[in-house]
Amino acid sequence: MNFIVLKKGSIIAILVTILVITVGTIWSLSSKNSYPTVSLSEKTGEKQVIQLVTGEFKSKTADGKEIEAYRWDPGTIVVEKGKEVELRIYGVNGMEHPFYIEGTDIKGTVKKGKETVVDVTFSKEGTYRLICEMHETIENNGPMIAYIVVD
Ligand SMILES: [Cu+2]
Repeated sequence: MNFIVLKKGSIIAILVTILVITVGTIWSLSSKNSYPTVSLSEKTGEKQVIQLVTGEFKSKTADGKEIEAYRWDPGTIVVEKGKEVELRIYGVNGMEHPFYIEGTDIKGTVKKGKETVVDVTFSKEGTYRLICEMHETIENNGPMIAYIVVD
């Protein structure tokens, strides 16, 4: 008798387990499908505003040598092809950063405590580099290069 009772119990346990797995799978699949996608710009048709700052990493090596690197932050931005983009770059670290965007005629300078505003529209997909001429390489306290991904 005990044996039969146990068996009934385990059948119920198995059925409950299968039910839980099925419901869980359906729930996770349906919630994955309804996962919201976000856009950087709030309204279509308006220009996309992206804010950056100039930053600095500083450290000391084991032998006491001071090393530093200036950076654009964020280091990678994504913009839409054919859409008007406004880059607002605020100078925090470093006195000034003369820059250009590779593959465009855009040039400018970011100064400490000031915001430099650049309007740009990329008509071709690809990855463009925002390069600080003063801090382009490790030897010159860089690489101060940001990547603009146009998609
Ligand atoms: Cu720089």
